[in-house]
Amino acid sequence: MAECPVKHDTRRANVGGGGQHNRDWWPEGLRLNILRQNNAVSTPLGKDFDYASAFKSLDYDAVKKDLHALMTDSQDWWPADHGHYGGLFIRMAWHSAGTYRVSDGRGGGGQGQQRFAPLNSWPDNVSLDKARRLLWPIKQKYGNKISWADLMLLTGNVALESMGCKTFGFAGGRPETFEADEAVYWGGETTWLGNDVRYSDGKAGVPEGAHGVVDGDEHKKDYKDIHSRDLESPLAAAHMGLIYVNPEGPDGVPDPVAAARDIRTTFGRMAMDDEETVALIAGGHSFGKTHGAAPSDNVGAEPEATSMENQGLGWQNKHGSGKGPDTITSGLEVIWTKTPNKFSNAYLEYLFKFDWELEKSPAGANQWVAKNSGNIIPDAFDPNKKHPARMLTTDLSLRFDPVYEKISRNFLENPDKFHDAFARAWFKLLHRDMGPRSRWLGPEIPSEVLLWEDPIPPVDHPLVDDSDIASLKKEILATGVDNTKFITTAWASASTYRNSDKRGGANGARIRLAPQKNWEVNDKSSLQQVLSALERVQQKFNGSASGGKKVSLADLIVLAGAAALEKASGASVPFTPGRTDASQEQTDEQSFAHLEPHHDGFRNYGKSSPRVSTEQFLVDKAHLLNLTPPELAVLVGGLRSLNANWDGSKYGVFTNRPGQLSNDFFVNLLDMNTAWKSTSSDGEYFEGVDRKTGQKKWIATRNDLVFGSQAELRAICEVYAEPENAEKFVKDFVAAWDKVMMADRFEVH
Ligand code: HEB
Repeated sequence: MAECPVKHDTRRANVGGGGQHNRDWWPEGLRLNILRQNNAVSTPLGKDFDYASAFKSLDYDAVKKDLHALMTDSQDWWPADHGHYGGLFIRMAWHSAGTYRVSDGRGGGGQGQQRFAPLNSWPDNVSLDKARRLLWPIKQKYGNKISWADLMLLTGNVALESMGCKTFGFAGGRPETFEADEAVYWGGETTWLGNDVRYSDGKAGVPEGAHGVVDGDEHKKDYKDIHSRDLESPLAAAHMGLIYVNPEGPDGVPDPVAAARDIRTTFGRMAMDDEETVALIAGGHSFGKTHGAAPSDNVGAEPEATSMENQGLGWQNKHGSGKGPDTITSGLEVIWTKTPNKFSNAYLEYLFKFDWELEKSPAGANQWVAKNSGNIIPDAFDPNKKHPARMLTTDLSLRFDPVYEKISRNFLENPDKFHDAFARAWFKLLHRDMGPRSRWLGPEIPSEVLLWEDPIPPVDHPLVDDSDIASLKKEILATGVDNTKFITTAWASASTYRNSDKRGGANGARIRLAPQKNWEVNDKSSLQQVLSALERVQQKFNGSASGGKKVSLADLIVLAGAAALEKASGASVPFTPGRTDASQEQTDEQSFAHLEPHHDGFRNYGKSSPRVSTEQFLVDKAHLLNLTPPELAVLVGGLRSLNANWDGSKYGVFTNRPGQLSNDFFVNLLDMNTAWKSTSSDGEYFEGVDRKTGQKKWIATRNDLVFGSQAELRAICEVYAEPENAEKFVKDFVAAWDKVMMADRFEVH
């Protein structure tokens, strides 16, 4: 292979964005780049392109037909094992969706991110570059009508169907992205397959808060002990660059019981319970084979680092033909069943029937071979060759972990139950991050509604009209509840939305249900006061309105916010009715617990953890709310003027007329007559004093002062502090407010 003559050192490049940058000079600096992702300039499709309508014009059956044909259309440049690409495509779809983690809703197959770094180059995704290139002719044929995200997952589904597995359905609706997602924390390690940061020895500190808390007692962590160590939250993988766990066992130790512990943690963080986990692994490994023909030092650089002439195909393999029987992917060499192209119970059958002996793959990896199966497994390419049954350490976990064992045996004895559990878990895996049904597209959407969808009842009554809205606003304001409480309640309700997996939001009025009604940030007593006032307004309206019209509490919560904001600003605030109220039975408390904000800088709630600064949590929250930097600034500044801190405190309330929407936050923050000093040893709290008199004027947190200290945020604040932009400030605040209130209303936008 020709060596590249130029030694590329990005720091030395003096054009094209080379050289030393802010990120290098000040690695600790607050980065707003994640709030600028996926905006109109990144997409060649143009800002008016509407994926949902493009998808609706797709000839869905024709795509499926082409995909079916592709399964057995083996290409010389990457021949299909056993004449069928099904296993490879299932793995592609599983690795696409399997990066999802429920604690922050990030990862998952919704953005087709497997095409971009780092995922395209993760060591766990070896050979999936080939799978995507096999799909390219179909992607090219159907073009804008089906995104890569939808196509990759649909291909996995079709692969299952073409191998005799009945699926639970499929929904499209994942718009195309053209940019690597920089917002996901994949871990702090600097080496592939490292796990020295995520399994901390306790000294490094553990991130907490917005990312949830670490399981177990963090002080008792034992970094070296694979039987008791705890995985850092929000991560759902045991190593940097793996989707879940090490197939050889924790850190390569072939211990199926210890591996079960890692599986339970990582699949649990993907929102899968034990039964779903067993179904997924046993179902998935009913198909295909693993690839470890020779040691992995035969394999070249990953797609991001490979030479230009390889055109993004990484892991060039110099062993033999480098493909087919010579393929090196994981370095393991296992074929699980004798019918790798056909769904069956054979995986579970062999798992229990045979005794397993540890062996090394040709690449030197730990794997297990059946002692007593005989040669029953067909070779992937040579019709005259047969192999004994084999398994991975993590497969044996399904037999040697006592809880998994029970489930596996039950599935073994009840094949139909297994088939159904696999189909359901697979459907959940692929659709978990899609949000409400109103986003789902296509002819294969299942009619059965599932609890993990966070279902919300359909509207079954006429909605309020403009004159109802006007009178309801009057009624709301006449309840005597403090105006600010309507604003904080509307914010508390709508701001649970996370754009990562499209969960949360005001629709459903789940703020009145457990667990949300008990969250500390929602200040129970003031929440109850608002809710009972609004319930009275609701009862009165619904009892007397003509023509069967009704208003939901979800709508009233948002309407009350609008009414209060109008009163506080004199501006008119948009309101779009049509929300309905979910019941407690429709609300999986455990699953909703992941939406609890441990930090919400918009309400001045929460502070730094040992590894994450308060202001980083604020930017993270803004990212989950899908806000731009100007929207972040205008909302925080405006909310402070409205006196909307979660606990009613005065931090950041830089105004003499709290409760009125004004740009005073910006004016006073940037006022050179104020000097700031830190008032707490943890660097979280500050006091602003008059430079001349020394008189105390304001108090602030890091959430507040970052708008004056971070240069880009300060530049935005200057705009809002200028008198000529006073009207613009109000307009921008109302627009950003409405954006948050409407974030989950997919049925209307
Ligand atoms: Fe799997 C394959 C591991 C789960 C589906 N896997 C595989 C491999 C490995 C694994 C290592 C091999 C690769 C190569 O090629 O070499 N997995 C694993 C683990 C886990 C899993 C560790 C956890 C425990 N899977 C899974 C799931 C699924 C799957 C869940 C689905 C559902 N896989 C799969 C398939 C395959 C695999 C289908 C085959 C591929 C081919 O054929 O190519």
